Amino acid sequence: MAGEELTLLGLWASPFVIRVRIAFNLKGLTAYVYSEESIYHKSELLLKSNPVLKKVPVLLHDGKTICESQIILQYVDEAFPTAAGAPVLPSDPYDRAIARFWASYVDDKLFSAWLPVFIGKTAEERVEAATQVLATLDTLEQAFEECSKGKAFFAGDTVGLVDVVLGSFLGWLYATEAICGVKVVDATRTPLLAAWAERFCALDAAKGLIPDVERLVEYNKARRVFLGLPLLP
Ligand SMILES: N[C@@H](CCC(=O)N[C@@H](CS)C(=O)NCC(=O)O)C(=O)O
Repeated sequence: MAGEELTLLGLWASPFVIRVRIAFNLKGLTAYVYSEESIYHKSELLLKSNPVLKKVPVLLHDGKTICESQIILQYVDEAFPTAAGAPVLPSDPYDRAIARFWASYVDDKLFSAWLPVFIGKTAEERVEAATQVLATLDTLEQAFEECSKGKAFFAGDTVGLVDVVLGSFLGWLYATEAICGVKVVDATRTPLLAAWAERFCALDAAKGLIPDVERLVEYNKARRVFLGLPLLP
């Protein structure tokens, strides 16, 4: 890390950005520049660095550009193998494959199912999306049981890829109840995940990075106005 330049282009509300910042904290990579982007007026640096997707997060490392949050997480493990903190990915190839599978599941299934909670055109659409989210969380409850083997995190005693990828999304999952009335992190339905979520939010590495529900609800309203979507009760 000494002498190396690390800049992260981000957005405070983005789970994809939050996961990278939590991973940096876990790895002890704290000497980086964080540059907050505006989703409404993207910087020249963002447009130039990620011309294909024009999305955050973007990591700039000594003039090299790395896009896509899960790729960034894996890159920092490989680029900083001697960082003070533990690697995000396990060393065993099979364990790594399993962790990648569930991390992909979070983005492909859970996030896709949840997106209409944010941008749904009707209240019914939002509630239906939250119901789909519950189904993906049922699956993740089983995954947690199998992966954690009775320990605190998906990765066991320490925090790993799946913890970081799912944990970065917790602010929005908690906010779902305030947005559309459906509680998705529910200790009666998915007790293991609900307890894991509390443990994850209490981690030093996550402190100050998982936004408050009120702030996310306001952000969602502002985005909906910007996108021309109705503000629903
Ligand atoms: N698959 C991407 C998703 C990144 C993403 O969707 N970022 C959003 C913020 S949450 C963004 O930059 N959106 C800008 C836009 O859509 O114009 C990743 O994992 O990094």
